[in-house]
Amino acid sequence: MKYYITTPIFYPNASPHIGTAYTTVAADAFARYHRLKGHDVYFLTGTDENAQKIVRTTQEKGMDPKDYVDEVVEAFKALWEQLDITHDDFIRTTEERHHVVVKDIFNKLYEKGDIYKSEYEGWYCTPCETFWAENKLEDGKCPNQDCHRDVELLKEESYFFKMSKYQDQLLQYIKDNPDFIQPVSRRNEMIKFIEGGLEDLCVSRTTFQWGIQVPFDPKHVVYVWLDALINYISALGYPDGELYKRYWPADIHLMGKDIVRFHAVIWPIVLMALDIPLPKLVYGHGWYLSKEGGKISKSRGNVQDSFELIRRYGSDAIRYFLLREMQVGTDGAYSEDSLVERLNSDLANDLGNFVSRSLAMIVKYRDGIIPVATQLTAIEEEIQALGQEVILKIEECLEAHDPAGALEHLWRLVSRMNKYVDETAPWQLAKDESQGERLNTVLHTFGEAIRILGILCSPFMPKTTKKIFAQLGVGEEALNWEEAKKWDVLGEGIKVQRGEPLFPRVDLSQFEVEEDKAEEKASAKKKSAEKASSDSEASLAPIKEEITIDDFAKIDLRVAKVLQAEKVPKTDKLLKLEIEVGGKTRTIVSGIAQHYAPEDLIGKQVVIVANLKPAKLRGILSEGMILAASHGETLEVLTLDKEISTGAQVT
Ligand code: ME8
Repeated sequence: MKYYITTPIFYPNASPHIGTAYTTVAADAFARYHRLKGHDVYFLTGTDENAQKIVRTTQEKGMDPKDYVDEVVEAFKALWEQLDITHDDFIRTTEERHHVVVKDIFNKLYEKGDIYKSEYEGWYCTPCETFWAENKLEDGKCPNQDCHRDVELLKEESYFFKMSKYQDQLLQYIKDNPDFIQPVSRRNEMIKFIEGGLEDLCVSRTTFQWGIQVPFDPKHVVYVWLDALINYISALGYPDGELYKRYWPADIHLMGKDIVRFHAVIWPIVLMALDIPLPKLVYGHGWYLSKEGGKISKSRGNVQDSFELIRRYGSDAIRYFLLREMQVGTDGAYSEDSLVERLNSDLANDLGNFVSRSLAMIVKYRDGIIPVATQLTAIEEEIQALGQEVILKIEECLEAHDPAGALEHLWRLVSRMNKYVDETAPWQLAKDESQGERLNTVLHTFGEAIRILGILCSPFMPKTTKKIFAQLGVGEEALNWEEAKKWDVLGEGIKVQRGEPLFPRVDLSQFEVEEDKAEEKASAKKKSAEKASSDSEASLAPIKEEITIDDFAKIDLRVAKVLQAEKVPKTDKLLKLEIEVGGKTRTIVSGIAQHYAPEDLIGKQVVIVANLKPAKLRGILSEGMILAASHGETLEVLTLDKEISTGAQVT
């Protein structure tokens, strides 16, 4: 059975980010799973380089577009390597092999009469690389859910593709093939969209030259979306390449929901016009959203450096988080805090802990040799049945393109095994000589469970599987999906090796300390330069712009009493204060440690901003801010002359 899977080809106008990585990691998990099932897998990814936005970006940077994309493409390739992506090919649309096929297809469509010359007059959104009719705009802006940016009016000679001609044929196809577009919500959207009427599509541009020239009219370059979609067959050597014959039609085009329309409408119509079979499935997953709610995207500027995230947490933790956190059919929420939380709970506490505890016991009680099981009881039978059930569920979920569901099932087995350790209490069995056979059975069950978990983790966390196998003392041949369905695979005499913990626990603040140090260094440098240039007294900050009384009324200032104060570990500046406001206590983290010893503050009445949005500082939730006056090196916390009830308003 062959399995051809693709990701979108990404725009190399900026480095890849965690959102882009999601699709590629998910596609990789599916590809790995199918390889484990013995399928003939072909996995394609790449970059979409002939876009107007690339022209814009490079004009702004004063760079040659090709030099620019060459550089960014390297970042994509490096990220995929660090994330252990096992693509078979990486296509770039600036490659000759792609140009040849696009020109051939443009010619074919023209000769067939499906492409004709006319004039385009309408709007264009460069960030989305999409043409919009006037009546589709929202407040004169791009109507795309996540865009809403300015559009530009175009009036240029263009070639058009006769989409309207194929409207009924496509609609019928979608209705006859209920699994063609998934999930079902996306399918319904597409049906509605097509029923609304398809217009012919503008498929060439003349206002810039970057791209693939129309073969018979070199003043035109091919519209980037027509060019890009063709990658799925140009990479296979359409029309007569061996790979094309072997792998087309694609089994799945995987992508975010933003671009389903191009894949479920334009692409099938191009294929229909060429008499090429359609891909079996167009699957549109949700988006990773930032804490603030917007889609993680380059243009929103809310992306974190993916390489830094991998350096901090390791590629498997990133893969796990991405695959686990996006529930099928919905959007996922990304934040570094939740990544760390998942890492510490699911990976360090659950999986890592089970593997290290159970291996430690095999070492301690049987010198590292996995014993043979002779006394299976109802508990082992129940666990074996659960193992079987979990594997079938994982298969079901992966076949339904639901990696989060698959991992949720996998973790049922992980949790059961942690419970099994506690239930069987091998440390008790070890004290009683008559329980030797029972202890053997328990330790054997540990070994088998570790082996099975190693196999089941491999589509999702390939490095972890390697580490698990190395610690278990088995080789790569143990990586056999079907063997995960069996419970008596480990032969006699296998010696385990305790290794490093699979996932050391992480404290996010350790990275904040690193960041602070770098910042402190930079600011110390700046300060000493400033000092050198002026040894006079520090100048006062200028008065800020005027506000109205209503603006001021938004700030809720209250009197509070400091009950407790202590330094925040690993910082020079921060104090953690327990304060009391109107009978309630709360915690405030304040950057005053260089000016006050904790004990000097206890009992003092201070003024706080009581309605400041809580924020985490060094992992501590700070619920407000203490007012202080500062000038140069000095800082004085605002206190009260006479006592007043705490909670009193300051106006
Ligand atoms: O659209 N969450 O390229 P692109 C989840 N070149 N997935 C995300 C995401 C997020 N926050 N942000 C991006 C293009 N993606 C075209 C494709 S294909 C013939 C041409 C993923 O660089 C998701 O797969 O804008 C989305 O569809 C894709 O990146 C868009 O990548």
